Amino acid sequence: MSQVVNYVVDGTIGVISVDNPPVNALSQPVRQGLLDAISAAQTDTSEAVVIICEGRTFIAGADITEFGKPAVEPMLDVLLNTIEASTKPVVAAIHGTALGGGLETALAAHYRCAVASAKVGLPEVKLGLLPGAGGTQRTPRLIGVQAALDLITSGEPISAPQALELGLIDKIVDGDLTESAIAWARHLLKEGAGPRKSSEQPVPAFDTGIFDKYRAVLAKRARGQVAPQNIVTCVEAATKRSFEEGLKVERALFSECMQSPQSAAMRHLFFAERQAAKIDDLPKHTPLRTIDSVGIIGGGTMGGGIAMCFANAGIPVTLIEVNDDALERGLSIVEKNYAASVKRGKLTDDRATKCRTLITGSTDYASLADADLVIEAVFEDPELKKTIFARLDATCKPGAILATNTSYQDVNQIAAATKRPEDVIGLHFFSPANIMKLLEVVRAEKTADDVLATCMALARRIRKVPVMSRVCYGFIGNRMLQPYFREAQLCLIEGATPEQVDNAMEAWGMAMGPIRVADLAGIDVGYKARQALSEAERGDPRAYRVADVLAEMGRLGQKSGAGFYRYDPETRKHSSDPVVLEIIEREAAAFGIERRAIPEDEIVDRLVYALVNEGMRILEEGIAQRPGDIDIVYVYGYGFPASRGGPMHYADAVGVKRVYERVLEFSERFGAEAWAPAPLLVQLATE
Ligand code: T1G
Repeated sequence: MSQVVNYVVDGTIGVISVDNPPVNALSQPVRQGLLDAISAAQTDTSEAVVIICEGRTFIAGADITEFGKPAVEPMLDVLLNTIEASTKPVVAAIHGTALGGGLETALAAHYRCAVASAKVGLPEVKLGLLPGAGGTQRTPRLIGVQAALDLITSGEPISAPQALELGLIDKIVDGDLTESAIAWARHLLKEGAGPRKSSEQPVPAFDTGIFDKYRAVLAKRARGQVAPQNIVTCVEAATKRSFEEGLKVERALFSECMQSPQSAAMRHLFFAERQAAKIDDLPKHTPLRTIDSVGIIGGGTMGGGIAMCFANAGIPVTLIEVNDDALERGLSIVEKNYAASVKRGKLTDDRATKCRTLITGSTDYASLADADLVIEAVFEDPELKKTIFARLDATCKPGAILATNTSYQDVNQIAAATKRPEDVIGLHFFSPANIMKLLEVVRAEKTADDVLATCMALARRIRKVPVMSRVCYGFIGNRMLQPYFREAQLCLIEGATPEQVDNAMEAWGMAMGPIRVADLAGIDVGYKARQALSEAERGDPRAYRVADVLAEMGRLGQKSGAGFYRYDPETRKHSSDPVVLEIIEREAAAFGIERRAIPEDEIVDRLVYALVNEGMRILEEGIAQRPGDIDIVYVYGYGFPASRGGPMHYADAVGVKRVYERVLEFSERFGAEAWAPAPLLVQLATE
């Protein structure tokens, strides 16, 4: 047999085992090996076949690294139809994660068993794809239309017990999986069980209106995305056509997805996320420090959310506040957040209680003396942060990591407030910290390699996606956000309304338009930050004048019930407010600006290319290691559409030359100070 697939006949049972680390992806050699093995089984002495995998998981899908390259036989659907057509019963034995083509392989088998800890799922939609090897046709036949639509359009894996309840698997086995699977196969033979084709199962009864319902829901939830809509069409075909005809629909729509720029963008992000976890200049086996206890300074919204991240990962946390009242408030925020997670079904009551008890409060720094990591999460006052770090320096044990959650301050200066700058690092969480996946890990000049490596690994332990940034004002995300917001404000004063700017960006794919984001974050946050800057550092006054007027009027955004929009106190729904338009027109007149209608594509290009141009500077300066890191920051931290792959991938998709020409045009129209093309953009476009 091949290097990656082994086949032995154990008495009456043929055992096919796949061994293609790290995740047994269905590469060409694996497909060939499986085909050879299942073909051999048809004519040898075996009476039944077990398919199992070595290593940490069952097949985790097609080999994504083969996508976009010429397809090589055998094709997956041909292989799976061969497995299903086996004259001898085939049992799939699942451990780890049976995902995508891996689950489709198991569905082509006649029987499925799994260890209780296994997970199964069809995550293709997260790659802008759909299950392309029979998954959209076999799944509804096994678990019904609604469950199939939920599983495939969410892309979320389910546990083995849930899969058993749905009928996606037949049995949960204990003990050694290989032995249990072989024993079960023998039992099936003894029971006279033969091949049982999922493709021949009738689709259980369903509500005929379900497809239109899902199309409408997905049009909102996955605005502009092709794959989710195609999935609904495939599952609908499973209810209206023969299995073979349904497979044809699936194949055609799969290929449409595979060719789409959306899938190219989402596949880019799959690898960019894994790449982002790697630090190029860090020795491979840099030792990690032990993190078994954490302290957090500041029990505000961020502090409370950060505490939950560690408690949810089973790490005890001590929350420090200045006095008992503040501590009480901090702990009650945590309490409320857990109650909300239980209410939303994200956590069971039991689990929430277990996590909650891992968070204790104190007003005494001495309680942090033995903490392995301390994270400062107080408001953005540089002097206060330095005072806190000096105190931590005097309190914490040698080897403790001292981190700041600042969103833009100079971590080198904060580190300089201690005698151990090598133990200082930035850990920039995003609000709400217990929900947002992104973690900017800020490497200061003196941050030790093991401190950096420890924090990159720790991020995955608390289920965050880490991206390393060097020190600059605002690091990667917030630094790029400045020119993005600048253009949003300039579009307002030059002629657009808040709705026009937000609708243009949301129609393009942003989760939320920039004006609504400003209201959500709080107009006072930007206002206070500007007060700390000199006139020159504040930049073009036309880009913040309106925001300053609103802040001085006490219109701080959602938190005060009004900002650029008005907010319904009950529903928090936003609505336009003519008062704001009057302010914009008045300030425009004061600047002598003749307002004009701004086309949607100009709004989009100005905001997105402002991100790209600043991203280029960040790469030139080495603040970010690679373009993919910037893409991960924007997709996981700033609501940039995954189906566009992040700002840097988008620039490549549009064509860097086109971006350059548009930036040059903006530089002529709106001034070189704001729009001077980054040298890297010039180089890439001209070369
Ligand atoms: N193909 C190729 N490489 C893969 C891979 C795959 N399917 N899955 C993982 N890798 C690599 C990954 O890049 C990394 O490499 C290493 O394995 C470890 O991964 C026809 C079309 C399985 C849950 O979408 O979700 O089937 O960085 O760091 O955190 O219908 O990997 O070390 O060089 O993520 O333990 C559908 C994708 C494909 C599942 C493990 N399947 N994988 O997570 O490890 S489309 C998926 C995952 C498909 C069919 C369709 C996760 C994991 P490197 P890792 P992990």
